[in-house]
Amino acid sequence: MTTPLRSTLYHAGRGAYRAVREDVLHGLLGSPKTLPAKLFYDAEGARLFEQICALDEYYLTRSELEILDRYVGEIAELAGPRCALVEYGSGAGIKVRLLLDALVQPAAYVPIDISHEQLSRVARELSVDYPHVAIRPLCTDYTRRLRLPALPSGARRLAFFPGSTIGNFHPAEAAAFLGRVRRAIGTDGALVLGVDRRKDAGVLHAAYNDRNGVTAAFNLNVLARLNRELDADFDLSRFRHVAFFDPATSRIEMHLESAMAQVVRVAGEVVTFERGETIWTESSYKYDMALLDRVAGAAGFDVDRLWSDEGERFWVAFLTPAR
Ligand code: AVJ
Repeated sequence: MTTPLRSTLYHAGRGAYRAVREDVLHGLLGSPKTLPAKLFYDAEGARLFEQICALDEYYLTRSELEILDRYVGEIAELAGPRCALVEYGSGAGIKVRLLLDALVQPAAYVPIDISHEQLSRVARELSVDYPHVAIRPLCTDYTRRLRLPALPSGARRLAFFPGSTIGNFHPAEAAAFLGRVRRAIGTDGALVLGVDRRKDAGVLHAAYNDRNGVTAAFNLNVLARLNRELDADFDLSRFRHVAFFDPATSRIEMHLESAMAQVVRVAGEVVTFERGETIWTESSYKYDMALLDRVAGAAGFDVDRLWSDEGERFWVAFLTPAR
């Protein structure tokens, strides 16, 4: 029932190297310096992110799992039988099991992820555990335009975008991305979306500045990755993890701050840093109702249902194309 991971191998090859090089040089030679958050997820970064999800301070994963666990029956009822489930950013493949267990006769599952190692493992494991579901993995950067694999005809397309990954997009980009999701699932499709709620700045700060330094290691790993893959010579001890909540934009910003004036070589180019200058590595927008309505509406979605956890930290939303 599974397809070979041919597309996966292609995307992990030369094309990917060139795409990474282009993204990195564009970001590091611009001002302010930036790196795209998707670069975090090489094999080591994916491993560190799984550790983050288990941290005391990082409530997001637990809150979302609490909601899914409690309301997955309602989600399955809204979704209806024989869905083709499409997950944007399947990661370790944990959350989707709750959905696959609750949905009535799910027809297909398309995990999409940028981490080749994780994707092939997840596809293998799920095809064993769900032999009646057609598993069709897609290794790609889903922020780009993508073509879904052939799906059982007549199956309702149910998109799944958990983890508050939507928070990595600026609201205008989030709306554009969700608009593409809406077109991919068609007029009778639906989207199950996980979003982190705006809350007390201290709680947010702790979630991105854990006392064990796992988030710092996750952030710094992006430089180690450039050393490994792009022949860069970053000295990680000369950069510092910085993360803070900015109430004006309602986002956490993550940066890597240069501890001194320094010069770094990256893929044959020279990148100079002033002391205190940062590389902006991630934004993580925190949603209130107004922002969710605005982004969903701009993408052509209605928010049909909204579930929260006991601590009211996180939302899972059921969205359908606006009529
Ligand atoms: C992948 C967007 C959910 O913003 O919380 C965790 C990634 N970065 N710690 C987030 C992340 C730092 C994460 N998301």
